[in-house]
Amino acid sequence: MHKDFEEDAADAAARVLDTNWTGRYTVPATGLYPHQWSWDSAFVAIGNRHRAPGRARAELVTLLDAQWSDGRVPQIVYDVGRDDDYAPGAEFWRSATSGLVQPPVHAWTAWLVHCADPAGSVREGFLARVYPLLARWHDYLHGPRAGAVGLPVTKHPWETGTDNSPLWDAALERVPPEARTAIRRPDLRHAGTGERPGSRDYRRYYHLAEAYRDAGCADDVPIGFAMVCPLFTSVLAVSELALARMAAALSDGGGAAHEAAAARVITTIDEHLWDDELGLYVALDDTTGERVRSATVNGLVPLLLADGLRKGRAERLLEALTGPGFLGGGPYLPSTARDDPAFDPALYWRGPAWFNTSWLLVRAVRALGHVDVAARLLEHFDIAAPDFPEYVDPSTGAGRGTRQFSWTAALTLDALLSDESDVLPEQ
Ligand code: 2M8
Repeated sequence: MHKDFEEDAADAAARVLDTNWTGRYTVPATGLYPHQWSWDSAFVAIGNRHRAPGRARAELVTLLDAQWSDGRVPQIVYDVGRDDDYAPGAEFWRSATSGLVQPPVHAWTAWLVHCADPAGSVREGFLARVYPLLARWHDYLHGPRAGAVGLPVTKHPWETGTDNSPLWDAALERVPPEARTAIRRPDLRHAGTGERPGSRDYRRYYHLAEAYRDAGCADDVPIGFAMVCPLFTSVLAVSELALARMAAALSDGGGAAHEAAAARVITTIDEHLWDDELGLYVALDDTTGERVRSATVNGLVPLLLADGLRKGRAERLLEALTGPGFLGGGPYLPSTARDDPAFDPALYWRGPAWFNTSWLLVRAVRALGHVDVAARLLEHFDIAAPDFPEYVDPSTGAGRGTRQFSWTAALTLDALLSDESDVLPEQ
């Protein structure tokens, strides 16, 4: 990228993050998403660590302040004054937070935030404050959330972060498309037709959310959806390794247990989620014990764990990543493979290219020394400014979803300002 253009893009990204900052956290987008979202806040902190490290720390601390007593970190922390602007809201959950969760990128993020400004972090006692909370978050996932093979299950498509990925289609087919709640769709005011899940999807999403809420968000009551996701579990493994780094930095003796937990997660992903024909990882349906044979970007994310994977698998993942289904078939990394029957270039997580998944794969391939593939993935960030769309058409790059989207801006900043070559940097 040209230097002036880079500076303009960085300034524009910073402006998005300033506009979307509420004083305690950053909303993903002022119109479509007017509350605090769990993994969005983590991605925002990854960008802000370069320019406002105190704010990056505050973002994570605010989220962790909303942690439940059982350890879960909620999907959404509601600004109850804006309950009309997004559904389902606090009234639905009868709580100021959603009972669901999102992918556990937080410990990894906390470590990145700490390493960007160790002096400020130590001054504020950041690691000492967040480490025990993050460890409890992981205990919740390894404990009440453990499915049959020992990996945590997601109990709702919203928990996966990749809400309408074809990975959840078969399981959702078993959920009646009927809800008791009157469904409002304020989201449709902020995204184009065909860019958000449909009414039938929403009736199923509500059916599941009602069932979970009415069970008191207890995890021992089956509600008809329990999926093991390769993205969710891979970032958990990276986050466990981050907890090990934190334990060492705090001279806490818990590091070995976190390393052992990471190793167990990686081995189990390898044993149960690999699809040899597709050459990538897939989801596992905990209810039926069946693997879901769909090629999605979720299945490439275990490349972050390349060192720990069985021999030959990282190479197969690289082949898939650069092959016709993904980068080989067009400029930007699609959320669902271009040759998957469910592929749709506009529809949310069924095809569009998302900036957070490009970022995850940049980290993975850089750590493996594949600078050429990293450069291909980074082209995505060249088209982010000035609109900072939520997602883009993976062939044309045309913006989709909402605009001035926080994680797009934050990860663009990170792409411009960081060339870290490890998944987890040394302090
Ligand atoms: C999207 O999900 C929310 C529900 O959580 C929605 O569609 O209303 C997803 O892209 C999710 O990954 C993201 O965290 C959230 C806020 O940006 O929006």
